[in-house]
Amino acid sequence: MPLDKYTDCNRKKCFLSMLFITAVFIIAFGWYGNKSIRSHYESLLRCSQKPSIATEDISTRDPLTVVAIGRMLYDKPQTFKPPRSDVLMVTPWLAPIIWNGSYNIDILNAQFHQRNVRVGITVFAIKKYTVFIKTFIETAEQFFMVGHKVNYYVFTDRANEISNFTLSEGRQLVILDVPSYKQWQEVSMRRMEMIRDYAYQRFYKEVDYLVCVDVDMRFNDFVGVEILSDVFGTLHPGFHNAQRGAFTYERRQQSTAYIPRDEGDFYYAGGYFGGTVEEVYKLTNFCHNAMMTDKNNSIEAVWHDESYLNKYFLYHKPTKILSPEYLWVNSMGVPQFLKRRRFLAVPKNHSAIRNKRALQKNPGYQKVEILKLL
Ligand code: 5GW
Ligand code: MN
Repeated sequence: MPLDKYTDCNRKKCFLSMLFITAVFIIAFGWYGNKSIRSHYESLLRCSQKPSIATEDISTRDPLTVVAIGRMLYDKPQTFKPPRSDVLMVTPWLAPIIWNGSYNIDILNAQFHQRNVRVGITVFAIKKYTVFIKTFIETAEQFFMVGHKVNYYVFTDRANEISNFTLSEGRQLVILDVPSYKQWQEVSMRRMEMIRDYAYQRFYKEVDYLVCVDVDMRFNDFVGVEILSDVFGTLHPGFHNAQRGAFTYERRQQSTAYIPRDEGDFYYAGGYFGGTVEEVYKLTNFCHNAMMTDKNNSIEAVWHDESYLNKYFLYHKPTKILSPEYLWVNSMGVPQFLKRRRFLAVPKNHSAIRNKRALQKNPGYQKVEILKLL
């Protein structure tokens, strides 16, 4: 092959191989370039989904979103194994009825401690009823809302008869001076007005929940945050299984407490209700106003404040209901369903503790009172 030809040929070969190499480079760079851009975006995406913890400034985080998660060890709830099958545990409006065995107090305590809940308990000790205060407070120290913040609000006309108590940490006694009414019915009924007024002026600043109870009682077992809810009532021990028609609701249509015989869920006890301060304000305000309307019409409901409370709960359903474990009278024995007796009536000598003149005026009174205790 002549050299020039060879050179010619070489030039052609050289040109073709240069073209090939360039093409290879172009393809290779194009592919690599495309890949590197894509992976750059991918890494950006990964960053936006999962920011690195090291670069996050914790001090600017909203404290409400910081949740300390501890371990909570307890038996798992069983979908087909209700803890109690012998009692009603929920109302048709989905309010729980509180029975022993139906809740885990450790879970509830953790929830209420997280919220740093403060509880006020109101009792009235008017005239001779101051004798009940000592047992009431001493047993409450042992059993009521143990480990939580508690204010005892004692409404009395005899502050000098209330002795000093040593209370556990986070608990205090507040004595509220109130007038005493002559008529015993009024002593009981005016509780609604006084709770309402103090809820409005004072309680809302000091506590989250109010528990309003009779004073002629003693705690006999634990009563804790399981009872707390927006607004709660308690089954009257004497009527926990009674028929509608047997409930001692007010049956006279002239009274604002009137309930027709074909209405009603439960018969609630006048001596144990509560809820948030706002809900207790609404409840006591309703009951007091209804009583005043009746008073102007010269009528008083058959079971006084209890009748108005039952009227309120019929049309403003409680969000929780306490079983008779929370209000019991030993004279009724200890039935099988009653696993705890947490709050018991202290037997009282009616004629000695109450206004004797009221008894003399109304000879049928004592009989009625025995019925009332049932
Ligand atoms: C006095 C006479 C007859 C009825 C009640 C009273 C009375 C009630 C009283 O003289 N002083 C008083 O402080 N009370 C308050 O009302 C107590 O806190 C008492 O627990 C509550 C309801 O009255 P009780 O407990 O006699 O009603 P029952 O239905 O529990 O017997
Ligand atoms: Mn009582």
